[in-house]
Amino acid sequence: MTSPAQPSTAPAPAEAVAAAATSMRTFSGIQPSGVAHLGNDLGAIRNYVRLQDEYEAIYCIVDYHALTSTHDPEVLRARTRDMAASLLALGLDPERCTLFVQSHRPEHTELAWLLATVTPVSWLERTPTYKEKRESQPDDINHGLLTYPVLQAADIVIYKASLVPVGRDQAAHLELSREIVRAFNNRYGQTFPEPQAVFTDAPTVLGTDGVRKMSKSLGNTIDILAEPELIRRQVMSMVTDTQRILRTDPGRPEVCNVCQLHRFFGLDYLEIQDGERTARTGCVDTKKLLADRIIRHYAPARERYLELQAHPEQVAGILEEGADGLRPVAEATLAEVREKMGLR
Ligand code: AQP
Repeated sequence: MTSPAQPSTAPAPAEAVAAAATSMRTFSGIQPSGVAHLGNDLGAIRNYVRLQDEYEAIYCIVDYHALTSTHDPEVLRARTRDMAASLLALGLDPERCTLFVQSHRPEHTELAWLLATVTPVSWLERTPTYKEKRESQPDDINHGLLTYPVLQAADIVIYKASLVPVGRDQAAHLELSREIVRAFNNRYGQTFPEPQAVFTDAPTVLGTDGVRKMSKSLGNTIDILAEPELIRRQVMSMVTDTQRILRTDPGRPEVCNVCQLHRFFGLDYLEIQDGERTARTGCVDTKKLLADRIIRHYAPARERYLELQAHPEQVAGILEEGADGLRPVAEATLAEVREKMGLR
């Protein structure tokens, strides 16, 4: 895991204070694709929660990005609410971080346009996600899909954030953000810090198929805030070690997704792995135990989630306050950028 940079203890001159403050900012965006799944939590949200105690933390539900694939206004609105409630239920605390919706701060899109002018098209065309989307939604290759990483870079640098907690699937996008920042700084002078990805110890969580990344669009998720019966069904459907055919066959916990996930839900995971390796335990027992533990672990968050769903006005208030509070920072960055680019 990447360790976040430690704040310096050396005294700083007054003009460096603003820069130092921004270097301690963390930012991440999450798509409003519904309720968070186990991959989102183990791969990213746990770090959002941890970092809100260490840095000034800003988290954003990226509805502008979602428009590249979601075209139903009611679905988008509902998913944005659901994701906000998920994040709050999983531990984001509006007292310790800022949570807001991307489209509530329209400065992001203006900065994206300005950054687009330093971004070669060839960089965007080689982005893995763009290539994947061309396969997965061939009838809807909209311009937003291509320029998605430029808006993502704008989301981060408008707050001059230097740490970005994400899952491994976002590593290429983060690298592109860094390249865009370098291109801008080279042309117009040092303006933005190069953002760094921060990974958890589960940077890629595999889905219930045991092969591909857990992902909503692949339908292989474990929906941690869903009712217990659904979580149990999803866990029991997980593919384990495909070479273990008979109950008496020794298992290979190092390739079994169920065994690997046990690492995050109990201190006895080595014992569990040993049970599989020696065929003392069967895959069904190990899955039942994992389902029980996931359900128990997320029960308080599920309760909070249901409470928040019953009070959408509370969630809306938190999001509104978040966006309002960020206005001065977003406007200041834009003013600086416009000035440097000759727009003033
Ligand atoms: N399987 C995963 N393992 C580790 N990290 C993951 N993340 C997502 N899936 C995994 C991380 O969660 C954050 C939010 O991801 P996103 O904005 O891509 O949200 P999502 O739409 O919920 O992710 P999906 O399910 O993968 O969506 P689709 O299928 O629509 O593409 C990011 O930091 C991401 O790395």
